Amino acid sequence: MSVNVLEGDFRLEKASIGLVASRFNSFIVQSLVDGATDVLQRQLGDQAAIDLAWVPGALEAPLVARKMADSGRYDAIVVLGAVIRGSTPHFDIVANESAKGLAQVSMSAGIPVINAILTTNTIEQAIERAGTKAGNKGAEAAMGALEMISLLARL
Ligand code: INI
Repeated sequence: MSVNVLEGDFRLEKASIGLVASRFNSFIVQSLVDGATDVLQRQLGDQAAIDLAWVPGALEAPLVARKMADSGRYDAIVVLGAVIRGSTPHFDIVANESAKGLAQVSMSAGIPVINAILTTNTIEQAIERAGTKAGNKGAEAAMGALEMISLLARL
């Protein structure tokens, strides 16, 4: 039996990436944006074309991701945000609806839409994932986008 293994790598010649970032909790989200752009620039240099769209909050991200995807100008979209639990059920609505919306955009548009909207119980947990002890989820999401672009080109 032979197995034809299909996988992506990070050796793209160029890529056009749409970033969507939410202003809500922007103290955290700016670090995610910095992590993502740092990876894309160091990986692709001048061959990275990056557009960054700011939305008010995570709930608005799916629509903007959808418009970007429909434009046909992007190989992948990376969505950066932070939903931090408060004392009301609003957290669950924002976290669930934004994730659902982004998954729908990815499936209907047929391009990777990487969800890097942090959902945490505390601000500390968000900080840990935005460039401190648990890494930078924006940087990880950018790597994920490049890997998916590469994989999709081989399918
Ligand atoms: N938006 C976020 O991005 N993060 C949050 O933690 C958050 N909370 O907790 O309320 C949040 N709410 C705003 C929401 O995304 C919309 O912008 C707003 O409801 C207007 O539609």
